[in-house]
Amino acid sequence: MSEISRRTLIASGLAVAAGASGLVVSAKLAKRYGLIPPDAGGVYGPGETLTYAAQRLVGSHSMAREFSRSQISTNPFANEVDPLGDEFNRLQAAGFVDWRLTVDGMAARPTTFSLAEIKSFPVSSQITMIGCEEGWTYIAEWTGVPLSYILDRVGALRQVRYVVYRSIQPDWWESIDMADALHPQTLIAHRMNDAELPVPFGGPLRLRVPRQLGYKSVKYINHLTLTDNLKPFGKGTGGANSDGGYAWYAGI
Ligand SMILES: Nc1nc2c(c(=O)[nH]1)N[C@H]1C(S)=C(S)[C@@H](COP(=O)(O)O)O[C@H]1N2
Ligand SMILES: [Mo]
Repeated sequence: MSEISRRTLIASGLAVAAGASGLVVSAKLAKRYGLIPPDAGGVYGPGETLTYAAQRLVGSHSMAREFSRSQISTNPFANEVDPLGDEFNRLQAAGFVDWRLTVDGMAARPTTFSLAEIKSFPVSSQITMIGCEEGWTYIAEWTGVPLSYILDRVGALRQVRYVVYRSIQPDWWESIDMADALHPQTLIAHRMNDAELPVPFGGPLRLRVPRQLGYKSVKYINHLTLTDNLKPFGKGTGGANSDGGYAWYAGI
């Protein structure tokens, strides 16, 4: 069977199963075809599994919607963050010259980059919407280094399945699979609306993942780990938010 007709078949099978016999059947079907999010001991509900399976069947190259310049929000809402702490304040006072992004784990060349190095790499820009699970959204232009460029640069090993990204805020970390990590719209953003990324919006560095909800776009990132297993991190669900009961896969 050709790849396309196989996909069509699975996709319609999932849809029929979801409609006719309930989500549990479609979750079983998804599992059979390897379309389940990383397992965390059964905490993923069938609804999340179906979203993940449907997204991955549609293909990893589907793009988040991009907007025109005139649609950029004039008053973007920066979600309030907990106090950033002495270390952050010290780095900020020095203009972030000592900010570092460490990349380790399954890489041929684990590297710690300075902010200046990150800013010297090729950039990509996108005008996309960010949405919080609490209901508000805004549209902005983000500019930054595609995460795929960094993965290439450090020689990510073939076995890597997830990128875990951490923030200077110990309680803020998340992970994505390779479909999102290598996606052209996934950026290590350092500019917003044609200016340096402001601190309330995650400056100096923020991971921007426009195909997922806002909580996956972690601000103040300083550490990436390439791995094939999410279990050793936190409670093992793949992120601070999923450890707290939210969906690991927050595709939109
Ligand atoms: N480090 C860090 N990253 C974070 C958060 C945070 O509190 N700390 N909040 C998250 C949540 S819940 C959302 S919805 C978005 C909000 O993005 P914004 O501040 O640009 O509106 O950032 C996400 N990234
Ligand atoms: Mo959020």
